[in-house]
Amino acid sequence: MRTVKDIETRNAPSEAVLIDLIRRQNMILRTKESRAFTPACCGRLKIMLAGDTGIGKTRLIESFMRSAFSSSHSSLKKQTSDFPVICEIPSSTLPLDSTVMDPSGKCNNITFVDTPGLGAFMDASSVIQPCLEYITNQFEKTNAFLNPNIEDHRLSEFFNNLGAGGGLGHVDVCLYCVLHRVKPVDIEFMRLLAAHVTLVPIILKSDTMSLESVFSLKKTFLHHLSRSNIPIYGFGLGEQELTRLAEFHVGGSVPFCVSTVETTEDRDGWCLNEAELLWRSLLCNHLADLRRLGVERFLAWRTANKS
Ligand SMILES: Nc1nc2c(ncn2[C@@H]2O[C@H](COP(=O)(O)OP(=O)(O)O)[C@@H](O)[C@H]2O)c(=O)[nH]1
Ligand SMILES: [Mg+2]
Repeated sequence: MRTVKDIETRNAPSEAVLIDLIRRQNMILRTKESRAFTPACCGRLKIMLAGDTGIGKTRLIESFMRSAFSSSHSSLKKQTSDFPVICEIPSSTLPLDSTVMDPSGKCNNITFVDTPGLGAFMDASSVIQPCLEYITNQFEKTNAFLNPNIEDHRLSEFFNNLGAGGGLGHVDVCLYCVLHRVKPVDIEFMRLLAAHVTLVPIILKSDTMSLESVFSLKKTFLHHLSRSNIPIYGFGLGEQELTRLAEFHVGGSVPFCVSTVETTEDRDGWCLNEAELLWRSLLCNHLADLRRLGVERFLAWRTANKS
């Protein structure tokens, strides 16, 4: 993986664009860091994980619970039903003496929504439909409290003024996970999800891939998304910038690649693992943007569903 220093010392003029890009990436990071929330005050956040089966979605949730971001350090309860279902997994970034309670009386502010993978059923729509319904059901619940005549701009002002606390129960972000390749069914699933939720593409099990193939997949993933006009959240960078970074083998941008295994060495002695950056970006640096986008998604749904 390259750094600005490596590139500057070689002084290749064609790489001036790249240097600019890395500087912009660093500038966004520094600006966001300076206004960042701490994980303990990120408020309530709901994070959905979607993608295929057996690719490491549930393990990623478990690894979050073992990470320094989580204060709960609880172990994940095994699913009791034999039938694959969407399940909510509570977690916490709150201090252990926090007085913030969730409806069950526990101090949990993070909810992971673990979904059955696409391969759990013969027919992908048996997975896709319930995920979409899970998201829109919460929109319906919020909408039931609202006066139908309130104009969107007043609602937008109202929700945005609620601040960083979250708590509407909407899915704030969906981590769309792939392993080794992006399939046509992934594209269709992402296209449907992106209409209602902020989408962040993720590559799992990066320890099973060479650096070359990780960056190649990052590029291919972005290409598929762009060709299919699927909007993603780039944490301050646009699709072209993200593609350039992947082409130049610069890590630290979407699609983030993560590994949950303890050893971080691949065949070349290096494994790109951007898990910490993923959690920090979501919980601390870009939270305000995510909340604002969530309000926009809800208002768009409300307009489209006005009777
Ligand atoms: N090598 C490797 N294996 C992983 C990783 N994450 C999960 N696994 C393994 O992949 C399998 C499926 O993981 P799971 O989280 O149940 O997948 P899910 O069906 O997508 O929820 C399990 O055997 C995990 O131990 C990873 O980052 N690297
Ligand atoms: Mg699972």
